[in-house]
Amino acid sequence: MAINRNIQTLDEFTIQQMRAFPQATGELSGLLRDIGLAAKRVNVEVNKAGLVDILGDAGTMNVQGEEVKKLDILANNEFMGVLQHGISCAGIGSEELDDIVIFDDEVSNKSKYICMFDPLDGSSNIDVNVSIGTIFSVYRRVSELGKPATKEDFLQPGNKQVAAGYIVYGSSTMMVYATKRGVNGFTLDQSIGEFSLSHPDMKCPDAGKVYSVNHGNYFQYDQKVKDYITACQQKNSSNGGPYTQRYIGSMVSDVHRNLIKGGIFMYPGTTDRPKGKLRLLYECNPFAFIVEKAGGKATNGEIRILDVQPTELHQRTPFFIGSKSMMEELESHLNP
Ligand code: AHM
Repeated sequence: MAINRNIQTLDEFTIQQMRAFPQATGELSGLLRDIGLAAKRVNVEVNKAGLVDILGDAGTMNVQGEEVKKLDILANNEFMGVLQHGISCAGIGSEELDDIVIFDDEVSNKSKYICMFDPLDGSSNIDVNVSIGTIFSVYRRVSELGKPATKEDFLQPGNKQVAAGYIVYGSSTMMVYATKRGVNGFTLDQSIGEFSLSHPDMKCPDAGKVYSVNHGNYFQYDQKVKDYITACQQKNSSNGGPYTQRYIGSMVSDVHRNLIKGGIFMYPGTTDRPKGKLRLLYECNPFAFIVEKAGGKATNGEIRILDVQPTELHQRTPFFIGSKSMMEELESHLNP
């Protein structure tokens, strides 16, 4: 079989991108390659789920009071380990850890970037073989280079992200990442063990047919959100409705589908949880950055997610994200 040499691997692509900027130091490319390596290792473990004893709960709760799964811990250690041993990251924040971890050594203190990640999003789906994912975002430090990173480096608004991405461990495993230059998707080619560029320059369709929301919470939503959901279900020639409802309960998969096919994903506040469930820093900001770079929009129902100034590492926020025209229709209900 002929090998298609036109398909670039993740490493080839990031190096190519770097060449376009003679002043680039290669730190960001190195960091993305490190993340790709951790993703391949986690992918191997996710694929073994069921065969070895990594299913189920680890018997502990995370800082949010949620059950921690064994694979959550494994994924967290892989991403943290690879970034700590690399030379491009001064510290990390993880959804699984109470506090940030600063890599206080000579090389790391000189690194320009810090990284935040949700090592395994949708982990309640692990035990039932539904797609799960990893989400990450990269910020340039605001603290002084040469010294250890500080909390201020992590509490920057999402509009300061340098790069963000996700890995979906699905029917095939994909890594998608965005920088200011656009969004590109790489599918893991198992035969060579490399992520290979399969979705260059991804764009989110301006409109779509899918809305994703947890209908079980319907009676706890604000009336304006309920009205929008009703509009999604009505026959409406101006917006192409009724829409189809799809909710995997694994945000990486739900938003990945909507990014490719068009659609809207919502996790609104409820009467029980006015701030919703999703975390601003580990889940919402990276996806908002990716989807905006692909032409879509993301808000907390009031303002652009990327403009929210974080005050806490683990803060939650209501979240609405998707195709531009669908988001504008939503906004006309939320802020008439
Ligand atoms: P998790 O990381 O604890 O699994 O929680 C995050 C997930 C998201 O991927 C998903 O969109 C959401 O929780 C689903 O929550 P719910 O079951 O309340 O609809």
